Order: sequence, then structure tokens, then C-alpha cells
Amino acid sequence: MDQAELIWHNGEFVPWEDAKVHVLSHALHYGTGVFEGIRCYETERGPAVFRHADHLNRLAKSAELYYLGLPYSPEEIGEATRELIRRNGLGSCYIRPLAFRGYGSLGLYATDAPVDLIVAAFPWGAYLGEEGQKHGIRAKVSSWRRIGPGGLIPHAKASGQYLNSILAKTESTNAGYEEAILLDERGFVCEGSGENIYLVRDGEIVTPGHSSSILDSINRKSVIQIARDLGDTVVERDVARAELYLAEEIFLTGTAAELVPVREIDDHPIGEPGEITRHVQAKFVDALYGRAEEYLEWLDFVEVSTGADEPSKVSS
Ligand code: PPE
Repeated sequence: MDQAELIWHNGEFVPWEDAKVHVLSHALHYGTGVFEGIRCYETERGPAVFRHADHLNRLAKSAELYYLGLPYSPEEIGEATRELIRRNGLGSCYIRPLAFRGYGSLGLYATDAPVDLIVAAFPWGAYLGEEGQKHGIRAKVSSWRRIGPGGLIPHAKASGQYLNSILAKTESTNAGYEEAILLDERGFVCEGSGENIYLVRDGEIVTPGHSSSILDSINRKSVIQIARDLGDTVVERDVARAELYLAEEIFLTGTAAELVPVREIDDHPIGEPGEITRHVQAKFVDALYGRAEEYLEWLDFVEVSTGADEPSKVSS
């Protein structure tokens, strides 16, 4: 992976290679962590974090749902993140805050093990490839079902839950596909291993709703709003597996992946990205890079000193 200089660790900026934990940290054993995937984009007005507050609020909610008391408020984490981007001298980058139960005790009721918090920010390119963003990817419905609301909390972004995504992603990659699509416990379409899914059927955008075990996604909210603002109809409802094969267009969204069209699913051709996918993608990318006036409020600009107001040194 691409490294940066510093990582924020429990309130301190430490060198990348020194950001370490004890091997008996609780989260290593049980997956007791919650995290975020956030992106910052180099805009004309400098680096800007996309929907920063929404991501940090989701982090706080995920922590609460898994009984992890966050040692810092979303505002403090946001400030630390902006400072980390400045100190690392980053423009476009991926941001990974992680709160996890650290070293102190093992066992399942380990409330005396502290909750540690890190924020890392580093360069990370297109998750499913630039070709994928342009021409679409090949996906496969997984034999693994997405975790259900009866056993875990699909709405939350918790570390341990990702074993489910990893099983699906590994299966689809080993079978030669670029992404896995998981069905929910009922057998309806849920989402990708790290992205939400949308189909175009009879000219309307259809996407599974909150009762389909989807993550409470930030980009899904953005894309639904963008599509509606563009005049498209968006319907949130259960989606049957065969509808994937019958769809006119399919695309995925996620922070790491951004908006990625699907050109083939379970060996059924969908084709090159269609008209609706293209216009939503174009506006979405404009929003990410601060080129869409109407969505500027989604950006948290990182003030970077230009050095202009530093006293100039006059040589004698
Ligand atoms: N579903 C899952 C399971 C998921 O992990 C993500 C994000 C999404 C949907 C889309 O959510 P949002 O980013 O809020 O629109 N996946 C993150 C982690 C990916 C990884 O491989 O790590 C991400 O995209 O950052």
C-alpha cells in the first residue's frame, strides 16, 4: 500500500511505522472495531473531504451500536483528520478512521479494555480499477449470504462483519470476477462486498432498501439525491436475483470504488455503461471534485496554508 508520513493515534501524530498495537488487543481476537472509509479530493479550492460529518456520525453510531465508547467526538476526529491531511501534505486520498477495543483484557465482556482510535490518510487509487469505472466490471452473485439483522448489525460498519465480505470477495476473485454481489438472508439482492447496488429497469433506478441488510451508506444517499435532481425516478424495493439479468443497466457505489458500472453479471451481458449510469456518474464525479455548485455543501475543505501570510524574510 502507499504510505504517508504520519498516522493519528490516540491524539498523537506518530510516524507511519510506529503506529502499533499489542498482539493481545481485543479487536485482533474478536473483531471489536468500527471504522470508516472516507475520501478526500483535490479540488480547485484545495483538498476537500466528501461528506465528512456524515461519515463521522456513522462512525459514532456504529460505535454506539457495538458498545464502544468513542474516546473523541466526531468534531475532534474531524479536526484531527484535516490536520493529518495537512501534515501529510496530501491532496486526493483515502481516510480510514478506526476505533477498536485495545489491550487490557480478553473475554467477551471486556469493558475494561480501552477503546483506541486511529486515523490514517494515504493515497488509494480506483478500488475496482479505472477501466472498471469507464467500461464496467464483471460481477458474480456470491454463494455467501450477506449477514442478517438477526445476528449482526448490517447498518453498522464494524470490523468483524467484514469476514462476511471477505468470503464473498475471495470466492468471486478466485472464480475470475471483479466483484461479488451478495443476496440477503431472504434471497433478495443486497449489495456488493463493499458497494451498494442499483439496477435500471424500464428506465427507472431500482435499489434495495434498508430492510435488505444494506450498509447505511453515504454514497447511496448522495447518488439517490443526484439521480432524483437529474429527473430520474429512484425506487427503493426488494430486488429479485433474476432482475439482475433482466436489467438494462447496473452500477455500484461505495467510497473506495466510487461509481462503477457492471457490464456482466453471472455471465449474462449487460453491456457498456448505459445513458442513466453515465449521467449519474458524471454528476457524482463532479460533486466529489467540487465542480457541482449545488453539492458544494457536501465538501469539507481542508484549509492549507499557502505560506502567503507568513512574514517574508528580508535579506540584508
Ligand atoms: N456496503 C459495504 C459492505 C461497504 O463496505 C461499503 C463501503 C458500502 C456498502 C458503501 O458505503 P459508502 O462508502 O458509505 O457509500 N466500503 C468501504 C470499505 C471498502 C474496503 O475494501 O475497505 C469503502 O468503500 O470505503
